[in-house]
Amino acid sequence: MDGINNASDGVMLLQNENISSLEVDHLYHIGLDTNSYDFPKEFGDVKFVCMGGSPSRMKSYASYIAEKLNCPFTDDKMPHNYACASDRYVVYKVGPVLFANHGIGIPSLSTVFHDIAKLLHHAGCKDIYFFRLGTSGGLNLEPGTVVISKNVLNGMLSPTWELPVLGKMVSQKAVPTKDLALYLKNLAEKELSFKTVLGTTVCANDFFEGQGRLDGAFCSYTPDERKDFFEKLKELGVTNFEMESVGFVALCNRINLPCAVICVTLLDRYISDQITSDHETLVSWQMKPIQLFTKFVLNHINN
Ligand code: R2B
Ligand code: URA
Repeated sequence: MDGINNASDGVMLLQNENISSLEVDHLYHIGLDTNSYDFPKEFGDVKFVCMGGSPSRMKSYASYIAEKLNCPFTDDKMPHNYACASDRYVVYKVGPVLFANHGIGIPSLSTVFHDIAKLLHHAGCKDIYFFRLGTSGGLNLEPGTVVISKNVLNGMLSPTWELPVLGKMVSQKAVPTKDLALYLKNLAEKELSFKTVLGTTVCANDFFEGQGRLDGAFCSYTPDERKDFFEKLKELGVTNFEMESVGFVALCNRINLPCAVICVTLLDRYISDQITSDHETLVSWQMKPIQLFTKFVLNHINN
């Protein structure tokens, strides 16, 4: 099953012989290819990959960390989008941090993840950490709380990513790096003033029925059935819903690299299904995960 692994010196290896026999590798979804780009020169120093759903959030994250790391941009003080030849995704680089957006849902995430993993391989990158920074719906948490996932479950409440491959269902384990999650929680407690919790995240394949909402265009269950499901989630210690963690973590497990999922909650699903906070509040909450990530990067660089 394993497609990508690390050499003993930490360099990312692709164990897909089909790739080594390609004369040129076209990373179509990020608009780069190994012929026209010097990957080791441009990306060889990447140590941290930060992914999140929206392209504009990745841009503000890149600008935020550029200031904290004191890495000014050369292009009119704006981050350069390396993926500008594609309109699907964005890729920014700030010092050792590579940012890429992944869109909504696992199919969108896994598509760009393959290209990013190949980029890192072609660049000869070593000892990389992967982070997903995102938004989520909280369960019994004050909106604006930051959840660091210690477990991720799929919509069937299993810690696996199920992917049909060649007509057969392939199940891949999805386990966030435990030490990293604990380290981040500790770091947040010491250095940040907002509330963070370690939690169990359910990764749904849909925002509405897949997350037990009553306000979608369709609803195939009763409010009582939804209540029973939420009771079950409570017993399992579920803290939040989002839509990519299981695929993200399973892919990181497969390349054998440390990974963390940090999501801010935008609402409490016990109180409402709709996200009603004003734009400014939502934007300020969405900056919380990058604050924790930045502390992690700074600590890492300085140690
Ligand atoms: C959180 O928010 C998005 C849906 O609004 C989705 O990408 C996710 O995981
Ligand atoms: N993202 C989700 O997937 N669910 C929510 O409720 C909020 C953000």
